[in-house]
Amino acid sequence: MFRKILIANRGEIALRVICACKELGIRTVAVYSEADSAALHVRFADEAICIGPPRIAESYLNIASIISAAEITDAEAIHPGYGFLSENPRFAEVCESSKLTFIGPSPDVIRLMGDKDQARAKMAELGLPALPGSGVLRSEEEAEEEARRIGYPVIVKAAAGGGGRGMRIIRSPKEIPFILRTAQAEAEAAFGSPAVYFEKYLSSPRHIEFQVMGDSNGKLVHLGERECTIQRRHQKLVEESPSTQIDDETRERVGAQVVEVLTKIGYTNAGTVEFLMDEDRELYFLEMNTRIQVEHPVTEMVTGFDLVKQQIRIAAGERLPAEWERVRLTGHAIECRICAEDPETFIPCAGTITGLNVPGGPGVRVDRAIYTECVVPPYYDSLVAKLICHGCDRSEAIHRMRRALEMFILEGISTLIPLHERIMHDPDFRAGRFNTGFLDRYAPAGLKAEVPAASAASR
Ligand code: MV4
Repeated sequence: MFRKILIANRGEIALRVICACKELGIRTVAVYSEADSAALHVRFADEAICIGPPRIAESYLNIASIISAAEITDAEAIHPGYGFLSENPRFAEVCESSKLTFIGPSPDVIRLMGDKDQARAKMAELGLPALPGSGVLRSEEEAEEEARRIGYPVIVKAAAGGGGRGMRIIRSPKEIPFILRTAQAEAEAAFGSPAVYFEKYLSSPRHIEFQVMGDSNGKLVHLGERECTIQRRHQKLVEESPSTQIDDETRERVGAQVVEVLTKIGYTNAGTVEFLMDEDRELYFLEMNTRIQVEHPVTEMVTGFDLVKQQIRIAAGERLPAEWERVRLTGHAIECRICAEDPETFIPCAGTITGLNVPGGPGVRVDRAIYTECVVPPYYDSLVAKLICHGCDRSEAIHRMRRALEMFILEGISTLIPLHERIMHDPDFRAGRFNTGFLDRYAPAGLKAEVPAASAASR
């Protein structure tokens, strides 16, 4: 096992990794920007190194500073958390060439899955169902031909994108010239590559993802699914496991397909395979995330497994324990992402937390790095806490979430707590009746369009 790990992240996920290390008896190194010198991940790590100014390009994305910090402190491995450098194949390569273990899959797999069009083609070739789609489009003529073959409406996606950024819908051939060029220009500006491709557009899908974990010995398991349909502007707000839409037969069938395909690829460590579900409840591969995800606690609560400790054990060469092959989902877990944002406009809100009460009691977990009188800086993602509630069934989880939200006091900044309370009381949410349009009724369309992009830095 490793003696010392560097955590290349901040906020609640940096603390989450520190928890795992402490329980495994591993020493920890925090890195932090000048805006984070009073942060809890700095306080609870055994050592901490300042890696630069507040701006992420100069600190949490600064590969040279982070590698230097690992070398100076004699760390043996780096946990990237989510966001930042977690899905950067170059970073994973630099770690390996600096004799540091990157806690995650191989650089080649990260690179493959980072190209959304290539990932889609590969997963379809290996047998996962995917929506009809094109390869990267090289001309207007080809685009017209492909859209006709797929059938309108189609959606344009950036090959280097993911997470929904830069997507556009095309409903008729006459829209192709303008939208194609706009999408290519946007993709170039946002991701440094103009490559875009088409997929058949589903108008009101659900987002369902399978959690996997693979070891270096060729063993890979799935840990069931999470329903992540409640999103706004491609940011998940509520996640739960299991999904009300997945029965045992579907879970076993799709889970087995996922395991088969990823075993063929030689996938190691934690990963998530995302699907869209259409109105006929068919699942179609969307993309794969090669990192631990924000919403991993809901899977931890229904499986009883510690995913972050297992990531570290696998990176150290250990095999998956036999219990992981006999996973059983117990009860139901829901996560609400508590973001420091205005609940009406979703405008991020920095400031000092003047009052704080963190709920507890049976079945309640709060992952956070905030504390009373701490400053929430404006430079980073607005997620300040994750409230996760487990119950014996979905109804108990919802009722537990309602009372935990009520007992969550967070003063000094505005948060999404009031929005989550409304969602937990919504009859459609309670009945499991929702799709990607669910949150549209909670924010007037005009308002949503005016909102400046949040600092999506750490996801
Ligand atoms: C789609 C889609 C409809 N059809 N792809 C992809 C990434 C995710 N964040 C948004 N994505 C979508 N891809 C096809 N072919 C609709 C969405 C989508 C969505 C998906 C899941 C949850 C919320 C969403 C909100 C808007 C759009």
